[in-house]
Amino acid sequence: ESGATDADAAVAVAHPNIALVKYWGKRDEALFLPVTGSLSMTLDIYPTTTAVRLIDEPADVVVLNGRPAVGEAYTRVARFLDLVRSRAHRTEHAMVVSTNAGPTGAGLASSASGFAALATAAAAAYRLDADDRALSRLARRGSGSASRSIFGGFVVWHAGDGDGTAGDLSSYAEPIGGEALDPALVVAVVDHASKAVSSRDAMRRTVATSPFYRPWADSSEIDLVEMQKAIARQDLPAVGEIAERNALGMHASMLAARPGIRYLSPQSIAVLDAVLALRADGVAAYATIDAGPNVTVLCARADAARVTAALRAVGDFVDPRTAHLGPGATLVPG
Ligand code: 2P0
Repeated sequence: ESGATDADAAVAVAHPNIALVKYWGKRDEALFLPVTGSLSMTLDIYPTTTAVRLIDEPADVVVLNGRPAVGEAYTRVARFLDLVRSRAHRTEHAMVVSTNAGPTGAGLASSASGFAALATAAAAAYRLDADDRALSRLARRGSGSASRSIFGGFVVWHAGDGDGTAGDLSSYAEPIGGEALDPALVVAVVDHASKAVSSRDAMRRTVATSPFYRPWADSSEIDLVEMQKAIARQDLPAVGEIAERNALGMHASMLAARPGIRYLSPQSIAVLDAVLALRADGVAAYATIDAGPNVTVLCARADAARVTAALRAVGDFVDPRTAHLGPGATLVPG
């Protein structure tokens, strides 16, 4: 036997998510408590598959996309396993083998699918008694956005109340329904390279130095309420408008950090222009951008082919992929 049913070994799959109301800024760095709540769509493309097996070795072994992880990438995984071990009252080290089908570190939420899959597989391998809410809180400690990838469909990650244990217990993600909206997300990959400034460092600098951070966070709380209403009434133009303004506001807040942080490239701007042109032509298409140059375009399923053609026409550098609502993290039966 092998896989999830095996003693001390498990394999999990998780998908990335794209936030329509962004997470940008922590109120507690150690516990990964966010300043604001956020809302995302889990995707059905670019899965991460992660195997965790307990080993009789003096240290954890981590293999990411076929290569031994070193430096910060290794430390993040080993620290996360320390947390799982302390909760499970176990001491064994683990071998972690993770493969990511999408571009890693290019602002396409690879850390979200990565830590959602790792939390799910590690909890099973170490026999940690954790329901989905506990897994979401656990995944949050690896990467904030990973808390949302535990669940499929539209997901809200609650900022939670207070600090310390109260904050930790109340800051989790949960699905909110609304699948009837069933939009397409055309992911316009313009650059596969890893970003120069990590989102972790960028959000820290934005919170600490940007005069526009607090206004964005305040407006984002309003966006979160409005977004949930728009999803509930299946109002795609409203969902798109809120998502676009929230993302542009997040980028404005980081552009105003000291020194400023700019993830948008000339290619990103060209795609944003194409989205405006689509809207001028009557197509309900709306852009969102994470901590990287790639632009994601929200539209109706029926318009995805037209949006894809318009993005391809921007230039050969645009490589669009279409995603829909995808599933939450799952264990792979052994
Ligand atoms: C999001 N992003 O809501 C936002 C929008 C990027 C832009 O969550 O420090 O990798 O590990 O909690 O989750 C990316 O930040 O940061 C992110 P950490 P994470 O999707």
